Amino acid sequence: MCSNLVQFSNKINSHEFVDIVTQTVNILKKERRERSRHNNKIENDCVWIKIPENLVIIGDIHGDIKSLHKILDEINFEVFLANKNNKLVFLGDYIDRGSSSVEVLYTICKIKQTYPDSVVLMRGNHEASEEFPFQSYDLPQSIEKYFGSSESNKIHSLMLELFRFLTVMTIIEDHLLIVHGGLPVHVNESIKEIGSPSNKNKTLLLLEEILWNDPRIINSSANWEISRRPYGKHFGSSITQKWLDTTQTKVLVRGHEPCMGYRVDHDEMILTLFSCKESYPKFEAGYLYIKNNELSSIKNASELSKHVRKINSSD
Ligand SMILES: [Mn+2]
Repeated sequence: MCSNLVQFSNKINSHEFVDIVTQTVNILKKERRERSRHNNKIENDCVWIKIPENLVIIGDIHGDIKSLHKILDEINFEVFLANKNNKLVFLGDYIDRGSSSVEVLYTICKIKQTYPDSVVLMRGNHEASEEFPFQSYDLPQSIEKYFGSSESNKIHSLMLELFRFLTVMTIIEDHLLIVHGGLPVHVNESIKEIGSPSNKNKTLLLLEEILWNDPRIINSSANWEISRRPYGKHFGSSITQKWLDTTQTKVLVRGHEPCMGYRVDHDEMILTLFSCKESYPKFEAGYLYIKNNELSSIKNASELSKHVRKINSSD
């Protein structure tokens, strides 16, 4: 079991939960206002990070607290996160499907609040149910079940506020482009504008694509097609290539699709990570752990995939 920081065996008190989430919202607001956090640069919904000493990227968790604990234990998170030059990036989709959405939210807020310089919390499509409603959003029921009906509306509203302050694109300078779902099919967007309050409609379109898109092999000249999902698109490899060129990065890292811990797509330009097991028994869970000297020589997603560590959450 994880250390003292995150107590899982005890029931989380609603006051404590509200307190931790509120403090996290305040930290995220401050980062956006000051446009920086330690060595990270923040513009609207995007974060730029200089190559960290050690980098961990965790994919979809979907309420699977066991898998999250396992990863935090394996990386020895208290030591790892106490070094501000180490970065832990979450790809979003913390909630729904699994049995412990409340515990997962508590845990990610607690570590962000304790180690604000080392943790980046990104937004997944499950954290944008207001903007893009969909069926498998079961967080309201989980909150009600955990805290009771009298407090559930207030707590759910607070969660929606938290979700609005999560960022949607992370760039590890010169190396990695990181999103939850995929890349918008039109590449000539200024990425600093993503999430800018000045053009709400455009922002919403970009948000939909980043949170919902999936990479596919596409033969049409436009290089994209409508998604099989309720929102978003399938994008082809020429779109990935253009985005990597534009952002001067080498590999796109994203989550959003169950796989055997990881998957490589688009001529080794994309690494998909998936980090939970509970609701996906046929798939595997993994996360990325890479040191700076290893990351500096990475040329493609296959090389990067050698640094994926699979977890066995059944023990
Ligand atoms: Mn997703």
